[in-house]
Amino acid sequence: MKTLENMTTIEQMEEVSAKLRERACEVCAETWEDRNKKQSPHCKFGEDGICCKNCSMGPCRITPRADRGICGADAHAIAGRNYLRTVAAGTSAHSDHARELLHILHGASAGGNYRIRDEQKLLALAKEYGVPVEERDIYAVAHEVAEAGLAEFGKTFGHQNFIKRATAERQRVWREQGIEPRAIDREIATSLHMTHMGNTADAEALIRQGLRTSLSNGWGGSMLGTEVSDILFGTPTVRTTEGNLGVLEADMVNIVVHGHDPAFSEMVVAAAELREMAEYAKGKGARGINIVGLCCTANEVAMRHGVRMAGNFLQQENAILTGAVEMMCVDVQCIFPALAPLSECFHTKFVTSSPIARIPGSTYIEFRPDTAFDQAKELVKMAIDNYQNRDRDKVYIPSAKQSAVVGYPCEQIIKHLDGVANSRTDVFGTYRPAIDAIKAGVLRGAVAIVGCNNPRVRPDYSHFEIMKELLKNDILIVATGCAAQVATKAGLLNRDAKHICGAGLRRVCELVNIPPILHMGACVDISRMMLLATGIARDWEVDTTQIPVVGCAPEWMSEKAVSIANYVVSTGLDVYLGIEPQVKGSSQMMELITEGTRKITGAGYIINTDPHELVKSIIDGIEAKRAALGI
Ligand code: SF4
Ligand code: MSK
Repeated sequence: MKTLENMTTIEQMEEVSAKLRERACEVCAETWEDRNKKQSPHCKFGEDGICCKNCSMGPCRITPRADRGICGADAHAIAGRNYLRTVAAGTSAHSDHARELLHILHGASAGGNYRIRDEQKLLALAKEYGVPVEERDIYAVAHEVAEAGLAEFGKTFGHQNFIKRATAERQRVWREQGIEPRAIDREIATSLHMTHMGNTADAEALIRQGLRTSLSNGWGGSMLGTEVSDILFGTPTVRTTEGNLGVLEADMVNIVVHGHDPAFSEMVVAAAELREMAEYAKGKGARGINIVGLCCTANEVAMRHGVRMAGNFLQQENAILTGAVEMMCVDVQCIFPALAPLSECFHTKFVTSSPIARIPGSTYIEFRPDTAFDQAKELVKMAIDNYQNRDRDKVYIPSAKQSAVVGYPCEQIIKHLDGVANSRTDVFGTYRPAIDAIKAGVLRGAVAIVGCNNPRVRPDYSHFEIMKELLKNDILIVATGCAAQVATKAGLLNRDAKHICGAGLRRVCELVNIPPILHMGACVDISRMMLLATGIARDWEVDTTQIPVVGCAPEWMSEKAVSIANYVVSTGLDVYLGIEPQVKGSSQMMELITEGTRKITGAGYIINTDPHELVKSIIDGIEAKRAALGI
């Protein structure tokens, strides 16, 4: 039985980090903690979002003495424009990730590096796009589907195709509010155009464009990214794995894959699994090859292969500080440039692979779809050759690790619910067993906990405190990204974690045979959560804004997170934030993100940097939704 006592506490995680930091001092390396100290206190203008450098008359800052920039833009215009640019950047990151994958799908072939792993999902998408499938080669279908997907980026007319997946009420809201997302590239370009010097100065118009742009991500780019990943690499299934730095092995060649795009990590994992590679590693004195993941790449490869997870965002330097990593291979997003100088303090080879993420001091090997597998084999061989360079005196692998059950996309959730529906065939393939549990009050609701960790607060602490409290209150959690990794490190993705839940949630976990936190994937997979909420709302015959389901990002940090928060709000779900968005210098913007969007989409942000107060407001919010539904 797993009780709170045999979980890994935040204090234990911090103890490990402190030890690793001591080692950083010994090798004269710097970590994010050192740099964070040097950056504190942070620039108040930046924090409040009231610094503008959108033209070379500036930069202009709003101060008690200067309430407008040289052009006359006030605090609301400046904070609003900065905020919209953040949404556009986040949307571009997730969507470009999808575009890369679509190009890979377009080049996929039966004998090539990339093949179709989920034909059913491909055929379903073909049907949705109106691509003919009868008597056609599956790859011909795949290529046409890829073209249709790529067209979503630059379509001349019309809106994102996937918005038809939303509830009828959502579609009506988006249409009537004028926030139906058009071409993905167009929304990003429009956002940059609107925020160019001499254009929009109206905060509400900027917020509206933020909602529309984010929808082209959540119901466009991100959703495409997830769909295509499933088609190419398989829709995830439930697997048992392990997480935290203890997954590194003292007598094996350790390779860390880090970033977001599974096209790269999938190849490295496949190459490392080759018998010839294992033999080669043995020939070099290692017991074998140990591939582990970091950040969202960890989520991708854990869900599809059971690859173990070394940790989340702020743990990336810690992995190298163990002195036991032969190679860290990265693709895109959330990669510290600091990894390059840090690797030089050890024998670690730091390999970058994408023209999107070029980092000085790294070994750059541009990954190409047509040569991907051979390149991956070369990389694995290079890592094995590096094993002999490991300095045993510098190695410290913390023992902490926890077992975890991962891989709950919507398909797996439905499958598990079918398992408890018994002879009630009328509820097969629906979320109705879960809805019944919510209506009966056995489950109070669900929270999607997502996002990063962030030195602005005690890293991981807010996640852990919020998760524990929600579970105690019979609220099921679905998690992605680095939030899912906190749950992994703590031991909350374990089926035994049901023992820290309230009686109702515990009963549900036992009946359905699930852990109380369902791992749904990487940050791009928050699109899965939108489909989950939509499916629940549809089976309930209400709109998404009515169901007792909300989003929470306790420690978010990236521009992607701002885009995500906007599309979750657009989908009608409240978002609880533990880090303040950088718009505090504008009363109008603060009002718009917390209350103003409610008039547009029916949802908004609730912001509180105290995790205990934040979780209390989440529970109150869920109870209020229940009361409004009369349950
Ligand atoms: Fe200053 Fe206006 Fe130029 Fe911004 S756009 S830097 S507020 S003059
Ligand atoms: S990796 S965006 S730190 S979740 Fe997706 Fe983690 Fe946040 Fe990056």
